[in-house]
Amino acid sequence: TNLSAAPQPQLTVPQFKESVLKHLHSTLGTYEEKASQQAWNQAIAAAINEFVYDGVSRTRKTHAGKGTRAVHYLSLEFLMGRLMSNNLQNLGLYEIADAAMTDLGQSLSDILEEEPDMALGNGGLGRLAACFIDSMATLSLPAIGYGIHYEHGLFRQEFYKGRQVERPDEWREFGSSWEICRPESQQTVKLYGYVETVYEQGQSRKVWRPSRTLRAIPWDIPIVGYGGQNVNILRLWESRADKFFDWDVFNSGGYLDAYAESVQAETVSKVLYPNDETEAGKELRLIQQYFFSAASIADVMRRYKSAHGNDLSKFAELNAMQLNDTHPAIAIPELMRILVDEEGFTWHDAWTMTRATFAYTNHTLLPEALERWPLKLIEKVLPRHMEIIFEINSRFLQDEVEAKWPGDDAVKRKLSIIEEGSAQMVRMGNLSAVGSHTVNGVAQIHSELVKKDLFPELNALWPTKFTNVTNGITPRRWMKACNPRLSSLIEKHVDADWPRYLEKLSGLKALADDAAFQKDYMAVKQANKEDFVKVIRELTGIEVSADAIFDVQIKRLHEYKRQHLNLLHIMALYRRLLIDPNYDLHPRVFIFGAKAAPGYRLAKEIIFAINKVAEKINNDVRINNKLKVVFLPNYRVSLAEKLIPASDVSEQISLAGKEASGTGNMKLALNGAITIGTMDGANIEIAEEAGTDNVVIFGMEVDDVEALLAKGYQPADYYRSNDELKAVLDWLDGDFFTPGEPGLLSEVKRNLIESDSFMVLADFEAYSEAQKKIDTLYRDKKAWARAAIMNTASLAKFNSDRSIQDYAENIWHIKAVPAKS
Ligand code: DL6
Repeated sequence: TNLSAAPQPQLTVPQFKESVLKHLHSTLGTYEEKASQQAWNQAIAAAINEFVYDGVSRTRKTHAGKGTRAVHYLSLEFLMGRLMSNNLQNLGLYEIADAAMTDLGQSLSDILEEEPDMALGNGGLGRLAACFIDSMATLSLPAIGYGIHYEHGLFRQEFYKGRQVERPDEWREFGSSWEICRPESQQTVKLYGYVETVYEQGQSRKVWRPSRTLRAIPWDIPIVGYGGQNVNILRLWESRADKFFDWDVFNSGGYLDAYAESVQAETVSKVLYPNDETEAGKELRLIQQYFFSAASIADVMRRYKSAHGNDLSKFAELNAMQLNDTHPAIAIPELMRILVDEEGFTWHDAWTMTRATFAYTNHTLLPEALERWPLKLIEKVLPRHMEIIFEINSRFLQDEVEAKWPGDDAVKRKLSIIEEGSAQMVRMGNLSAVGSHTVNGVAQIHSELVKKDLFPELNALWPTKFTNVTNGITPRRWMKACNPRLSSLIEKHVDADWPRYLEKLSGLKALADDAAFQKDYMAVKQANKEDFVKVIRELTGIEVSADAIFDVQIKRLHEYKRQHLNLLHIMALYRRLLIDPNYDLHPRVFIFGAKAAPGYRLAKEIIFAINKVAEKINNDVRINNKLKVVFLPNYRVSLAEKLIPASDVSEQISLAGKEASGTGNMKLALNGAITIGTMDGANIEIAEEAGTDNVVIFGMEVDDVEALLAKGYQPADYYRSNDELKAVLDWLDGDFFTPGEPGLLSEVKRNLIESDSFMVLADFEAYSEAQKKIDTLYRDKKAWARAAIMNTASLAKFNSDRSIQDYAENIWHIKAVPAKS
């Protein structure tokens, strides 16, 4: 669709006011004088939903019965954040609502704070899915997101004496304003049992006799596209018992036992596994994966049959399914099971259709994140699926691998979906690649490494199967909604439809050297920083100055992301200031936001170390406030929305080759932060787009890392040969940062000197030099402003609309179907 301008509001301020009051009175049962902030929030949501639900119906009607191909985005995670401000923006109602609430004596921005984040994801992969469904709706693509309706999303993080403590997330303790339950579309999902061979008319067929049944209840979250024309659906499945209550058990006196089945069934959608980049390996996790995959496929089948009847011959033509990493890979044997066992297709035809349906996105190369399930576990939970996986594997090895590499058992062992060993394992990556027509990585370098290092033989076998789709972010949430000051400045200079056509921001390049524009642009940054100073104070009690450089590292805590490299450099700066109080440093505030997986010990030690170092530095009067360190608790989408507009420096310092793409790097750069980063993931493409003068790149590249590994990496050599590095590492051993308790931080040091799997010490010196460049650049106000503006002006490539357009054209082969008004 071609939206020529910003979305046009369909209401006036008095009308919106009237609608909110109507809902306050008749939906919420309260009145102005008594209403809590939460009630106001719900009343506004109800007023918005009048448009949203209308959009849902219009979009559904437009798609119903149409012979157009649709995409189904299967993801175990959708890290949505809050929806109200985004929905208001996308409907063009934000200013109207703001004015209406002011008239009512309320503050819209305070009321927005009432909304809990929908944190149904861990990090990058889940947030990407959320940006993608925004773009699919904006582009009017027939698309539906499928996931799990977790009762508890990602844990809430608190710090106790500097250590991370996890608390349960309660995002829908009192319900959620945005979801619609659709009991009429519930599905059943079967588990366990055995497989029987049944002989009929001289033929045998396999019949799965499951022993457990779950009900899958869909909750639909409307996804409002920018401009409000199309409203798609994110369908999240909740698990319930087939039999809620067992009367026989109840009547024989087992009052509590009568609920047992229901309790057990509900655990399936109870909680999101909090691991990012590590496989969980638990039976419940496998059941979660199968539960939502099976319910989603059944839902797609139901919709297909109601539109086209029982002739499934067009199923693959009309349905694309995208696997967001391998988490939904079990959908591949599930579709095969339905087609072969239930619909009577030959294996060959079923396989052709299955492969034409699925595509798979890989999001990580870290070996610990590549999912492998014990064969015995799949056999127990999904006996028929295990048989189907065996069959897929043996045909693949015999027909395709043998044809290409006759008699080569080594290559067969490597490509087999089943890994041999003391316990046989099912490799979900191999299953996904074999069962999909296309496999993509998420940034150019990552996609190359997927071909070269992860699946070299599969790439040789099917050279056109592997491709790249560089990630993106939605500019609606990550600029228009979160940075209103910069958005209105931009709107004075470029067309109002820039949130849709981000390339329009390139018009700002001509203003990069314009003194007046630079002044306005930096005034926006300063005002955003002043706002954030208050947030820091509220959350941590720490006082910082908005005149300092705000240097920001926000992402999951992981060794490969190297928050501890940042820490070592902070310690080095602190030491320089202690040695020489006149050490010339522009005041800097280092800001961290990161959750560690609860079982990831070293990540938690790094959080502790940062907090302890922060405590010492922040209270040391000798350094004259030149350095502050802030670790924000409970980093999440809504906090990112406040921090990103206030950031000066974006830390993207992963070891080259380890960060598949990154998307925080895009959000920060779009909002005018200067990247200090390695040649990794999308950093490389950001540098290409923004210009290498406008980012600070440092450290080893992928080839250097490989060469150093081949030579034999000895972290202790770096420790010994760099006095400053040695001094800061040794500092961790004493009690300087943990008074009276020496050695509390030693684990971080020990790990770095003895193993340092992500080569922190090897990159320390280069990082430290790069940080000096940042310091120098910042002092040159004009040069800094220019670089920041060039970043904002050059990031069109990272609009998630572009990513989705790539998927739509090259992988899904689907076209826009704008909903009728
Ligand atoms: O593709 C989204 C995002 C990338 O930007 C990050 O670089 C990558 O680390 C992240 N991967 C995960 C791993 N999950 N799994 N599997 O979140 O994906």
